[in-house]
Amino acid sequence: MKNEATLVIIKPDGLKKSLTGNILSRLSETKLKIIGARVVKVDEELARKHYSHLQDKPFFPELVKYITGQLHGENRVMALVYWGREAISKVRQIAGATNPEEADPVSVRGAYGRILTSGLYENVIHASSSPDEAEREIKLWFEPDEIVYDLYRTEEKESGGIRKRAWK
Ligand code: IDP
Ligand code: MG
Repeated sequence: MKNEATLVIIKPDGLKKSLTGNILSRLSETKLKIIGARVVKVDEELARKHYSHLQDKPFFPELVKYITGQLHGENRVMALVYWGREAISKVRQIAGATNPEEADPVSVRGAYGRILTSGLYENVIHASSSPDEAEREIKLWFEPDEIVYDLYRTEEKESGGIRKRAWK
């Protein structure tokens, strides 16, 4: 058993439905550690990068609208990094299956997700599904200094006379 990091995003519907506390409580059952947390205003560019693996899917435009908050009048999401043993599978278990109608009813997606008339799965949270995906996503959503542990390699960069750490 190996320590891993994973990215969780409470999507705009989760914030709109006031589920933040509830979701954090559910995730605390895992005994994993939160090592990073941010409330993020998601722009189109971040949305497209985050879901780049789905860009050819028919639901992609709707998915970008969803994560940027255009479906909920709520352009905030909460991004968290969890760390510990089997973090990826433990969090995916609590999140539930991608399709909220097929998800275990006691999972977050099973309890609070729904399918929109457009066909999009509005499923409350995102959770990374592999170590490579977690690394790509964590580097996209967080700067090195926004995470408490040194997860991945970094380098010093200078911009406007200020030196700062960046992902290598
Ligand atoms: P995951 O979130 O369970 O990892 P992905 O395949 O990475 O699933 O898809 C990202 C998001 O796109 C899902 O969480 C869901 O909101 C949406 N989605 C995925 N597949 C479908 C689909 O077949 N129909 C509608 N929406 C989908
Ligand atoms: Mg995924």
